[in-house]
Amino acid sequence: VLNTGMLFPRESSSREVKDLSGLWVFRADKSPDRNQGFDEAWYKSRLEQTGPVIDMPVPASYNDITQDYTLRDFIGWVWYEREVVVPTRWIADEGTRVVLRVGSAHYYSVVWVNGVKVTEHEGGHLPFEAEIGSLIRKDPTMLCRITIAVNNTLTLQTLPPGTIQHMTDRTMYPDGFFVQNIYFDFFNYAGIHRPVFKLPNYKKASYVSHTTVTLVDKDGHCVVSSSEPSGVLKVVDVKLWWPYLMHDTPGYLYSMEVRLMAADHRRTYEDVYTLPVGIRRVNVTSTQFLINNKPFYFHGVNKHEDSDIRGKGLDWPLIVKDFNLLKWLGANSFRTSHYPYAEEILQMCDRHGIVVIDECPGVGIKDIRSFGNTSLAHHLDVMDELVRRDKNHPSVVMWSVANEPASHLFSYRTLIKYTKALDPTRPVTYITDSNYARDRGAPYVDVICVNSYFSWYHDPGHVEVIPIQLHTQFENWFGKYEKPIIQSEYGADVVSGLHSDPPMMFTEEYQKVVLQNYHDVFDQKRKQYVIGELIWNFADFMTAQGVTRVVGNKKGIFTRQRQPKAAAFILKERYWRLANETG
Ligand code: BDP
Repeated sequence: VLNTGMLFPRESSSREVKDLSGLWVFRADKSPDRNQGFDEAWYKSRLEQTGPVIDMPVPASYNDITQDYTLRDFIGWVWYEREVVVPTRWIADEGTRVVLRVGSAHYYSVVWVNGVKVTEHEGGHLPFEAEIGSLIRKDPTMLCRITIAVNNTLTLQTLPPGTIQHMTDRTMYPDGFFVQNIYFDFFNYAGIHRPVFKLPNYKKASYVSHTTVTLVDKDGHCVVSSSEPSGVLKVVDVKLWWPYLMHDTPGYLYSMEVRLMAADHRRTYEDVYTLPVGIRRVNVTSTQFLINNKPFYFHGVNKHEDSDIRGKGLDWPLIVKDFNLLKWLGANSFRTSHYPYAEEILQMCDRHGIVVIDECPGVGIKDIRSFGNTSLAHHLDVMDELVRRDKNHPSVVMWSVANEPASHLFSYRTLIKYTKALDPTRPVTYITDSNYARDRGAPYVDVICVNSYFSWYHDPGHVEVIPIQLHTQFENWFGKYEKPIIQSEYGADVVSGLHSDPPMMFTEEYQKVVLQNYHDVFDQKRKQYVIGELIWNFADFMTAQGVTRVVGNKKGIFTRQRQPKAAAFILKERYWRLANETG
């Protein structure tokens, strides 16, 4: 469990964590080729010595922090820098590892310490780290200047993919004009999105003399313990992890404490790391999703990491507010549409018993060129990183390898099989908006997840088509595959405060009737093989500018400021009713 993942930074009797959140120094490289920073080696000295700098908060997207639209829409390298004081005790002992860990930075990052490159990482939603102790020790002043360059450019090989289009007609566009095309529906927020930590950490040992693994219950009692270097812990009278609403004590977590005695040529020392763990089982039959052998019905939401000013930056008040809203709604689950969310959020789900479908950033894969070997290899790497990061969360019950890929062109067989091999304990799916007859991936998934927008993108304004079209959708998929189905998206845009009766598109009344029509069909089918419904979306969110988006996507049942629209009350009543009927 512990030796292949990248552990979340936790303090213990042997470990310290220094949070580097706060103000960093910042500059966007607006040179025509966006490469001035590398040409002039900005990482070699303090950033303010090579040009003007501004304050930039971390964690946060940089896009909405200033009044400068060129920074909001910036594509290319931006540079962050922070100087940190290192306590002498961290580096006094040669054996101590000092690790720099970035929770996530979008999209491609290069990290230097005191001008020396320590790591680079591709991918915007997963953590990366580097050992920096020896570099700090080399500097007589014990200075630790951290420079992080982040590039948000998306290409056909990135995840999610995009393309850069240069407009060369000088009668139409200014010199150097280019656009970033994307094929997904959320703003390509960028920057250092999750906390950066520095940790003096487990020491480098020449040999490990002793390991103890102890499972401790909530009352602090040792339940089982082992000194074997590997093996299985058997728990008698187990207290299972349950989703909330299904059990009186949902989200039950044990603490798994690992103590390691290690020695180098000089002395022996102890390293301690404690991981919260939950014990539960997930199974899928042809008509049911079982948690601890009980049928589970997903009544939940799709979310985004998105809010005013901070964009995709991790924000504790927002996280806690969202959990309070989920509970107010009676939502028992969500999907991390369309990328892995912060580990801090999954930890909350573990504790609160909120069930998660964990999605990778495979969104907007529409172009056949994004199915090539390079792209697939990167997609496999991302699944690897994701499973390693999240496999110990009991709240995560299923992996989603993609959202709405061109699944009539490509089956994702390799990707799904690879993910199953990485984690044989969880079902795997991807989300389809394809037609059941043309889709090629459904034979390989455990659960069929379907998005549909009847009366919105199809037959706009005609809610009366929903019952027949939704019925047909379900019967077709189940008839062909005999697998359980989740309605993984449905919904309608509403500009909060717009009203009309009879209902018209974009009004609060229209979103209500769309939901009610969908719900009637869910109620017929959920007793058969429909195992869940996830509304699109929990809250309004920012998108690229376009003629179908009025300052963002408005399909939230809450506004971006987390205030309810009329449909939120429909859903609240329904979810609490479902909670009483199905858990
Ligand atoms: C779905 C996409 C989602 C969009 C939604 C919409 O999966 O990302 O935001 O449509 O258009 O197809 O609102």
